[in-house]
Parts: sequence; structure tokens; C-alpha cells
Amino acid sequence: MPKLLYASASPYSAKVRMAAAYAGLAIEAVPTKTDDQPSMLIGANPLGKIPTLLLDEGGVVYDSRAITQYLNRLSKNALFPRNPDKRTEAEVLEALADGICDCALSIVYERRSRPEEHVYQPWIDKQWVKVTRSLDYLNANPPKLPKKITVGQIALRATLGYLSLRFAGKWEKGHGRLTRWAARFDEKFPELKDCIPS
Ligand SMILES: N[C@@H](CCC(=O)N[C@@H](CS)C(=O)NCC(=O)O)C(=O)O
Repeated sequence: MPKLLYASASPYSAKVRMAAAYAGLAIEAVPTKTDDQPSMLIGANPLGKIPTLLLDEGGVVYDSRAITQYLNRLSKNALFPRNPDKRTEAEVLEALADGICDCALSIVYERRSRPEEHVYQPWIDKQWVKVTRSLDYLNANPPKLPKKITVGQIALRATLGYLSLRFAGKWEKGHGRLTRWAARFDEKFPELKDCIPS
């Protein structure tokens, strides 16, 4: 069974675990601390990032978007539509959801890795503008939630979970439709709830 190096707080890992569960693909999730630079991770992925998927036959797949494409091929298109326009739409939604995480994560890393007096607030503010602008767009245009979803909706649910973990009480303001969207997602797909960032 493929092994997924992951962390429970990581939104990209959450997306991949949810995608695998949704597609009915078994993976062994291996908790991994990137700060410790474990050899299993560094030996497979020189970037030292999670999620990293170790394949049975010895190969490796990273980053999360390469992994969701890999899982889609493995599951014979359970995760992305075949129709080219709809597929592009799903891929762009995944990119937007991941992009929000990129900005949110850079804020978290800025605060975590610099001494307090060196934290650069204009950088944090710039990243937060990107987050809120993206959330405003998604709040005005919430993705549909049919029975058959794509990695796009899965990625968005993982992202909102990450924001609730790290920016609770901050991201929700003015984004009521999105908070309700997340609740509806959890009602419709309770089997994916365990993978949401925590
Ligand atoms: N674009 C990458 C981002 C992965 C990423 O940044 N993961 C974070 C955890 S959420 C990580 O590994 N951070 C440790 C590091 O950058 O050294 C993906 O989609 O997989």
C-alpha cells in the first residue's frame, strides 16, 4: 500500500487524504514532522515537504497537486471530470484553494520563524489581502456541492479547515456563505471529516 507522509495540521496533506478516501483508494498515512527532517522524507523528496507519497514499487510523488493527478489516474478519473472545460474548472479551483493556503502558511511561517521584532507586518498584510480577496470571490461564487464532487471542492474544504485551525474568528467575517458551505460539505461527506486539518 502506498505510504503518505503527512501532518494532521497540513492543508495539502488533508486534501490528498480526503481525495484518496473519496476515490476509495487505500493509503497508509504516516505522521511526519518536517522540522525533524526525517530521512524517509528527505531521501524521497529533496524539498523536505509534505505531503509526499511513497509508492509500493519504489517511486515517489509530490507535491499535492501531482499527487491528486496521480490518484485520479489510479482511480480511473474518480477525482477530476473527463470533460476538458469542467476539468480545467476543477483544477483552477484546486489552485485557488491551495493558493489561499500558500498565503496563510507564509503568514504562519513569518510569525513562527522570525524573532518577534523582525516579523515584517507589511508582508503579512499583503498575504492576508490575497486570502480575503480569494475568500470574497468564493463567498460570492460558492462551488456547487453535487453528490459527485472533484478535487476542487475537496481542496476548498481542506483550506477552510486550515483557516479555522490557524485563523479562527478572523476569516469567517463577511464569509457566511462559505462557512455554511463547509458545514454542508461535512453533512454530505461525513466520511471525509476525519481528514480535515486539526
Ligand atoms: N505546494 C506544496 C506545498 C507543501 C507544503 O508547503 N507543505 C508544508 C506543510 S503544510 C511543509 O512541508 N512545510 C515544511 C517546509 O516547507 O519545510 C504542495 O502542494 O504539496
